[in-house]
Amino acid sequence: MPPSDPPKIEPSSPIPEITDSIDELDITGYATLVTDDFDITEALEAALNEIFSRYDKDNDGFLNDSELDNFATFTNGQPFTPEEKADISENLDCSETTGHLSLSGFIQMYALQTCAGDEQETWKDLLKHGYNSNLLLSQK
Ligand SMILES: [Ca+2]
Repeated sequence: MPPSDPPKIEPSSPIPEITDSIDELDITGYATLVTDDFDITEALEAALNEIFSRYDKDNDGFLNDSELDNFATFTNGQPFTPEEKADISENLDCSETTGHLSLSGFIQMYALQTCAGDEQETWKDLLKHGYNSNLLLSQK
């Protein structure tokens, strides 16, 4: 038998995380989410309106704690941490009396993320909620 090659030492690779598997999402050809004025497009705003309404079960125009938890759990697999919730109430439009996230705060959250260049992250959430790459709800 010819001498075999020395065993290859695999470079230690980071443990892949399930949640990162979609990180390579290629959004080429997807609908535009940001306008030339660095605002979100009307189509994105309409989609966010619709998604918000799914979680605003009591229809008061705000996401209370359990409604926000439902949103975060569906979208991220877990509720927001207390720190994230504090960030939300400090930085986004919330009810002055209850502190609950308003529709405009919700849209603001995505506008900040999307316009900051994290369109992939926004697309992941949109796809998760049943939108296709044309930003239309695909019927299942
Ligand atoms: Ca509500």
